[in-house]
Amino acid sequence: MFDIQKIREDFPILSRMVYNKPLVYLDNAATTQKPLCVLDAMREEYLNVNANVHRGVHYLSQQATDLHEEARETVRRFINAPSTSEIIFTRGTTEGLNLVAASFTEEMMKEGDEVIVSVMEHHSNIVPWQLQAAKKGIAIRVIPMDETGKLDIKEYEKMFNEHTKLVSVAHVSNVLGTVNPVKQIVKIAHDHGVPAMIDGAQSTPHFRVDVQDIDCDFFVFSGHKMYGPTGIGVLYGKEQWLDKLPPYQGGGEMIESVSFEKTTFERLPFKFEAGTPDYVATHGLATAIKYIENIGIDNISRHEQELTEYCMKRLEAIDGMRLFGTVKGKDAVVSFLVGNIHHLDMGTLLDRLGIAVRTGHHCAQPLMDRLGIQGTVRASFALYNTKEEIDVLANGIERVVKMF
Ligand code: C6P
Repeated sequence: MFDIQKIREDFPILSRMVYNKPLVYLDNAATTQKPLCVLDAMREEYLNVNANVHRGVHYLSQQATDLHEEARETVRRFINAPSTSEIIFTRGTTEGLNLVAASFTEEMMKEGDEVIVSVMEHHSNIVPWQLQAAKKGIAIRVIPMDETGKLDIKEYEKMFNEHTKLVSVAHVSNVLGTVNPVKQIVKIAHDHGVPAMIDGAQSTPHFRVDVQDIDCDFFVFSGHKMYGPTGIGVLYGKEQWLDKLPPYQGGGEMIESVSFEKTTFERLPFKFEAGTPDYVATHGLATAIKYIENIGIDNISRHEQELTEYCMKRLEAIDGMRLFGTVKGKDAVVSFLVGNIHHLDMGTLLDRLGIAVRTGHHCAQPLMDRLGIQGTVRASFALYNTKEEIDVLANGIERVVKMF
């Protein structure tokens, strides 16, 4: 059962004070807090197991390798990927997006070819394509959205031509909370013979993701946004694509044999994992996934949906409130501005009340341009947040409004 008080005890940081006020942590889209079990698992591994993986014949190395490869299996199960050879460990969503942008462009794209992204992308799904555009002359096409923050699928369908080589869109917007219809987006891409990548940074922490059901060709996410450690993430890719793509980085782990004349590469997934992986973080991520599974991802979704709806209702009632992203069924993110109060002023004053929110462009400047604003204040939720905390936020905003 979903016992929120018990869950909060798993996260000691939630009971700390800031400025003599109880912390209200509502910056979960940036990063979530970590439960004790994740910290314990990582400490235990460093204390009693630590050794480099895939290399040693000795006991510790084998044990560390087992934990690392078990983590790969846990990730595979979590997103329902067909095979662990399709699970590549990265440093996070950003690295996964860069890997695909670099390797896919190198092998599959030529000058004049096009990648389709959406107007609500995070910079991590824009800048890697711009880097490739500068090198190879590829073009970036952008799916527009309406006022509520819903992508225009009719326009998207019209964007395909013989130059379209890949579609790459966010599953959930980190600013608007819009849950994009990724199954439909992928299907339309496939109907045009084009593969599709989904940025799952803001979906995997909040609801069940099944990469086979979505049928995406690539899917990326970060561990630190789902109660896992920083510096670890995942790229899922269909074997048929990963086999075709060249390695992203060269070094140890990713080779089969090396001579000065010729190098042959390891099989998947190791071909894309150069250097010593963060094997303690992979174990930490697997522990976080098991923590989520224990509570039940559907229970987490339900709880966070309730919080989001409650927050939208409470904030709507505040005079001068402008909410950005009002699509029904939106995910655990609420972005807003009130009257003429600058987002930074609002964020700073809320901070003084112990409320941690994010302010600014949220690494989505093209979306800010589309909205005609410079930034928002953003509250984002995790499984441990409560309605009482949202009351503290709403009352805090009202206090700030009165001050102005
Ligand atoms: N968004 C936020 O506060 P990394 O930094 O690699 O773990 O994730 C990048 C990223 C990619 N796509 C989306 C949709 C994201 O939301 C993020 C990270 C954080 O909104 C930090 S900017």
